[in-house]
Amino acid sequence: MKRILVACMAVSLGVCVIASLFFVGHAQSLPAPTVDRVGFPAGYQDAFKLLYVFDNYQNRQIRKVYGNDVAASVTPGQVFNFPYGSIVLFESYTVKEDSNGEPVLDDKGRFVPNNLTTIFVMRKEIGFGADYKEIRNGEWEYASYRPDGSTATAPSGTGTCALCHLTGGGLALSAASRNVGAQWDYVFRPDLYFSNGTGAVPKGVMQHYVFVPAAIHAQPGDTVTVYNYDQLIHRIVADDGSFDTGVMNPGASFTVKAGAAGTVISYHCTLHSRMKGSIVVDDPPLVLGVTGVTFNSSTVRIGSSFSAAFSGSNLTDLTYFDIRFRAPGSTTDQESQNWQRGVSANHAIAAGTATGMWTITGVRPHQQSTDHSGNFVSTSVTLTVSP
Ligand code: HEC
Ligand SMILES: [Cu+2]
Repeated sequence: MKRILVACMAVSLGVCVIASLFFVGHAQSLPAPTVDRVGFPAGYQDAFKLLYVFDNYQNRQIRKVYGNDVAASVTPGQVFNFPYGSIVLFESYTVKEDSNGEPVLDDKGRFVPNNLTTIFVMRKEIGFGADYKEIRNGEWEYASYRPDGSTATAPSGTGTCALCHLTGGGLALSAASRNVGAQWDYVFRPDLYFSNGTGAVPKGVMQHYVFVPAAIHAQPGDTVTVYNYDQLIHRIVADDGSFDTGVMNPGASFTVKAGAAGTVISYHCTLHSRMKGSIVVDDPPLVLGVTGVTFNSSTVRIGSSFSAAFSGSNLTDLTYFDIRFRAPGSTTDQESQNWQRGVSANHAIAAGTATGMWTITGVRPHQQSTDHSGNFVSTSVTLTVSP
């Protein structure tokens, strides 16, 4: 195996990925223990320490990470080398999503839990992990359980856990990824624990002594979380003195509540004079509404034209209208995107148009030409096309 990795390193990283040893599809063939030496840690909610709560945007999950006393005793200098007897687990919750599949945020900017589905556990003991063979990462073994304590991932299926932790989050082993896991004692995000970062999805970060982005756009009432992703401390103070984060270690975050539309909250770092940033509270997006559709005539001949007018709220000459309609005699809806721009326009009836009664069954106004994500407002307006 070493030889494959070295050889591909010499060629290029792209080749390494292709030549990597294990892929998700081969999960069954990954080496793993056959006996559960991890064990469901009954009563962990009381006995273990809650280390941090992490909102995982990728998986639409909340992860509540707990450690037993041994694991929770690690100090920042020791993070990459947990003591024997350490048990780290996370509870995985599904989250509430909006109609676009985006996680719903509570008033602190955090994901909202739905159901506790699985408890993922890793445990470090002397000699643990040997059965993972070439994908072993230190002396950890893995298992996952359902909330009632029954097994979700049997030991023989935990090769994927070992492999992904070894590579630092990927399911293919390459010369580059192998080294990621090796430095971390295969447990991630100790920064959140040691620095009390909130675990919320960041709206901005501090990196290389810069706020990225320099101006964070927010909606009225949003909670904005900014992390220190630098390797050094910062201390952020509002220009108007309304907040002072104190010393922020790497991994720490600060949180600002966005006020009314039009507010700009400016801040700077007291340790690094060039670090300046702001939160700009934007107007809420206009809610477009259609309440009526009218045609200048209810019958129109092929070769002539008619005009259509939409009424409702916040509609302008720049608004696009998608329509949903039924052709004469049809019982199914069809859609025409950007059928009209502006509240009123003329439409010609081309030769070959089916004659009979056309029905507009819905209208969807939108401000961006390519955004067809809104819902149709139901209508029932007819236009008869005559020969
Ligand atoms: C696709 C990659 C991947 C797989 C597969 C995977 N993990 Fe993880 N695991 C991670 C990452 C990455 C983290 C760190 C949390 C984060 O940053 O998202 C993590 C964190 C953890 C943690 C919490 C430690 C911490 O400090 O956050 C435990 C416990 C854990 N995993 C157990 C397991 C178990 C048990 C399995 C198999 C049943 C497993 N993992 C499978 C990537 C993976
Ligand atoms: Cu600074």
